[in-house]
Amino acid sequence: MKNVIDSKSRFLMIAAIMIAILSVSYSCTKTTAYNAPAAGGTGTKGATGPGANEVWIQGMAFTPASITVVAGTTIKWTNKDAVAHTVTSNTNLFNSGSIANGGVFTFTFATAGTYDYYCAIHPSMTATVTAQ
Ligand SMILES: [Cu+2]
Repeated sequence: MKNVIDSKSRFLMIAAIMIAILSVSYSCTKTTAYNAPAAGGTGTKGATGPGANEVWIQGMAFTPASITVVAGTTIKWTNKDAVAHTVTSNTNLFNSGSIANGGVFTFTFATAGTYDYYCAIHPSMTATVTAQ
């Protein structure tokens, strides 16, 4: 009789441990998923969008598609997409080459002007930097 009770207790203990492990791994997964977007969100708007002087490449588009900065400003592009993109100047002033997911490209717009650029992999992706 004692053995039966012991094995029932052991079963309950193992079940409790399994539930505890599952809870911990679930909360870890949830924490990682929650923190992941914040990692790229170094700008003033945090994880919700690109910060000042920052462009996100997300959902097959440059966001913002049009950005205006003071001449001399360095703009930072971050690829938030799973697929690779490029930041390629229409006039070959700058060309990032292939940027993988999570990759970053920066370019300093020393001279005032309007700079159109596109993604060489997906040429329908176009955007503009205006330096003034
Ligand atoms: Cu692209």
